[in-house]
Amino acid sequence: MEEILESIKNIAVEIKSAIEKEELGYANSSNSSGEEQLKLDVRSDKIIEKELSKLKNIKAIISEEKESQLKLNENGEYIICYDPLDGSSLVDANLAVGSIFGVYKNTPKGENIIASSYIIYGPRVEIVFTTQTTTPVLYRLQNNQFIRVKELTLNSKGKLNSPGGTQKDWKSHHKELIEELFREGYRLRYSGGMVPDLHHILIKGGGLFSYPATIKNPKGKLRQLFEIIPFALIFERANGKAIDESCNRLLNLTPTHIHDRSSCFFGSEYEIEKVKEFYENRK
Ligand code: P6P
Repeated sequence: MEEILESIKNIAVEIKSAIEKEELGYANSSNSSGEEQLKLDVRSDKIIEKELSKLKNIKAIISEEKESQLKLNENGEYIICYDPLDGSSLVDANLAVGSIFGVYKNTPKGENIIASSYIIYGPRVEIVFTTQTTTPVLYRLQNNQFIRVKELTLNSKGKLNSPGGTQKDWKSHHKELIEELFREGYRLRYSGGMVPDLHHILIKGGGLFSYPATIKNPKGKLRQLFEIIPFALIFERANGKAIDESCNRLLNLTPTHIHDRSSCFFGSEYEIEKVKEFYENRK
């Protein structure tokens, strides 16, 4: 795992540089989900592919920006699924964005994730890395070196409410859940970037991030392999919880296609119990 973390540190420095130096704009291409690609999406994907290709224990890599997996080493142990630059459209507004990695042993699915990590490109560049047996660790880039800052654990209850999705498309019970949290005094914290919004909750010690199934996105918007399952491991290892709209653990997800999506709720104990209160026996 150490060499994967070192590779992610190299990736962070290179993508930071690309964000600072490269022009923005569209790449005249679309990804496998039919979304128009920004030049930075394509550039970030190439940087990650180059760096991960140096690792001999990686069997294959699967990118949100590519239709199918890229085989690397026949005898490799791990498959890495990644979102090269999540929320890239926020760069032109100078908001924080991130890269997300899930390390899977054998077939990529919830129960096979053995490590996950994200890079956040904000006022500072930071990395959070966890395995399935450790507590997530925060690293910070200082003077071109990553220093280990601290372990991240969630309290049993937080103060932040980070509700994703277009509100007019929310189901009635989801709207009631979100409004209940605001009635209890939670503060709205939502940037539209999954990485900074979830990082915010982890750093502040608790809260709820939700991206429900909506009329426009009946299976939710966020992708299982590149976004949801990696963050589910991080939240559970930080003493939090991560469930879908059926109140099943997100780490039990088994995608049938590499680009499958899911509804998702990440948070502290108290907030996830609240989700269950409003979602159990409701469709
Ligand atoms: P909405 C960014 O496009 C993204 O994929 C995630 O980073 C983010 O959490 C979500 O979409 C935001 O979606 O519909 O709330 O703008």
